[in-house]
Amino acid sequence: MSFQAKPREQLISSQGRSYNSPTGDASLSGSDVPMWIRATEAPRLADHDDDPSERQGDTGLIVAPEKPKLAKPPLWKVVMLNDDYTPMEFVVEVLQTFFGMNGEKATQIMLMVHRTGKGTCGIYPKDIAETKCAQVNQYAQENQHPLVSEIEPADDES
Ligand code: TYC
Repeated sequence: MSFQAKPREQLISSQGRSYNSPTGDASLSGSDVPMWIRATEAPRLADHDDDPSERQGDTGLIVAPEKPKLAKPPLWKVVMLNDDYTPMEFVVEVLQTFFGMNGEKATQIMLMVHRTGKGTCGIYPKDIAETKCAQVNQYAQENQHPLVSEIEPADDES
């Protein structure tokens, strides 16, 4: 018995979106196979699926990967630099405003920057790190303080 799919049966892409097959054409195989994978709850293709004697040459089934593998975006630190003039209270305010810290955490980070010269405010995908860094620097300028932040690549495991 040859493999026949019912027209317009439910298919899902590897991204998990749900589609109707535009053509209902299930005769594709090998490199012709589009990005569709069969929904697990959809009925099997044919009655003989469980009969090994009839599976010969049945290459129509596309096996869905267990889970799509998505690479994690590289992460970047927003690092705040110490200076001699920015008031401590202003630095605490910045840390609370742009990095969502409570007063205690913000004070702890501010003191760390004050004592060691620099400190990490947060770790984000690059575009978010850039935005936060720019917000901090702009807000400091608007308030005539020399406070500066910069971004640097985060270690892999952080
Ligand atoms: N060193 C500053 C002072 O003594 C305080 C300060 C802390 C400034 C952290 C910048 O990133 C900074 N007023």
